[in-house]
Amino acid sequence: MFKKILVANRGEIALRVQRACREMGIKAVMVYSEADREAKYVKLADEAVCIGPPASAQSYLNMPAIISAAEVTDAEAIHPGYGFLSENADFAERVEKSGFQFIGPTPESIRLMGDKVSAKQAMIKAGVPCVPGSEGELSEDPVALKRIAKEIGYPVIVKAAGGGGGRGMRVVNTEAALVNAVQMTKAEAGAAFGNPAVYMEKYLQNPRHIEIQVMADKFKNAVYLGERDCSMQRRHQKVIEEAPAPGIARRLIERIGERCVAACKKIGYRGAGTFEFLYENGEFYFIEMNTRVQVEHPVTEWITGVDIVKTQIQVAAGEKLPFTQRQIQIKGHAIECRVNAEDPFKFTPSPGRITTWHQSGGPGVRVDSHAYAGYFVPPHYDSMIGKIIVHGDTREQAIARMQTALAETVVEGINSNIALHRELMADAKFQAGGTNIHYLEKWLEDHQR
Ligand code: MV4
Repeated sequence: MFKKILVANRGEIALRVQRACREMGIKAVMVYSEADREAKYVKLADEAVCIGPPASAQSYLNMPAIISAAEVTDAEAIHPGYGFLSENADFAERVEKSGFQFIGPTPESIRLMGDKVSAKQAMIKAGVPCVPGSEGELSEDPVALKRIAKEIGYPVIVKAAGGGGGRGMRVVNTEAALVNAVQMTKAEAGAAFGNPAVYMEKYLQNPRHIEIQVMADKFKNAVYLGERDCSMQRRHQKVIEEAPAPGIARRLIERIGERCVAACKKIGYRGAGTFEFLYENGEFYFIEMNTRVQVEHPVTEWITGVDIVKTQIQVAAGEKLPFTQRQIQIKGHAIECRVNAEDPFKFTPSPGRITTWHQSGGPGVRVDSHAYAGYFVPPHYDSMIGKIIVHGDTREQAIARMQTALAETVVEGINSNIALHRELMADAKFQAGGTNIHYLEKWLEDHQR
């Protein structure tokens, strides 16, 4: 096992990885930007290295600075967390070329999944069901485009191969709008991702976002850890996640989970990964794979009893997966509310000094946050300052526990979205379960203030 790991991230996930290291008897080196110098998880670290000014481009995205920090502290491995460099294949490659272990999949796997066209082709080959669409990249030939779209059936969606997470896509309702839409998406994709390649899919109008968590080791063992329902989102930012997904039959999850496991084995996947699906009318359609630990991993940890971050470290160190599929039993229900420093209904960011921070506890409550009274939320990064996760025997109990947790939570000095979460937990349609990806945005329109 590693003796020392460098954590190439910030905020709650940096603290989460630090905690896993402590539990495993591994020293954690934290890197920080000048804006995060005062953060408590930095002060409490075994070692900490400043990697640059507040701007991410000069700190948390600064590959030479991070690799130098690993060199001077004698770390053996680098955990990238989520966001920043976590899905950057070139970074993973540079980490390994510099003699460190990247805690994540191989650069080849990251690259394969980073290109959404090659990812989809690999999944089709591995037997994972995908959204009907173009076979690979689109040409610019208007006749060919119209033929493909007609075959798929309108509405269609044009997506950038280099996009993902909702960036670089356009819905097309009619043949008249098609050619221009493809040209526009290509131009935007070229500018934004340095790759103008686009592909086409049938546009699913009212799907749910269901994702499957997998873990794999370098010996081609792979296990799925159930699903998460991440349909409660606004502008491609998840707001509430839960597991299991309400109302989806276990045998359907098992069937899709087994497909994901087979795909992992086929591509030689290693580490934690997430297969993202759209779910509509009882069918799963693969859209993307995330090759990192995700924000919402705690709900899966709670229903399975698996420590995902610890397992990431174990398999990166070359150990075998410490559990088999048969040992994974889903227990109870977990819900996560993301706590953001923002106006709860207008969503304007609200950085600044937190004056009061009172977090909940009690049975079935977990709070993953680096925040505290006196903490200054820097304006340079994502507004998420923590996550409240609850578990119950049933979904009803989990909701009741989340309502209690939200009632106890006090955040002052900045705005937070706790008030939004309180209203959503009391919403009848959320309580009924199974809302689709458009529900929250429509709810917000109906509850404008
Ligand atoms: C889609 C879709 C409907 N049909 N693909 C948005 C994020 C990116 N991961 C893929 N996305 C979508 N792809 C087809 N063929 C609808 C979305 C989508 C969405 C997906 C998941 C969660 C929230 C979403 C919000 C708007 C659109």
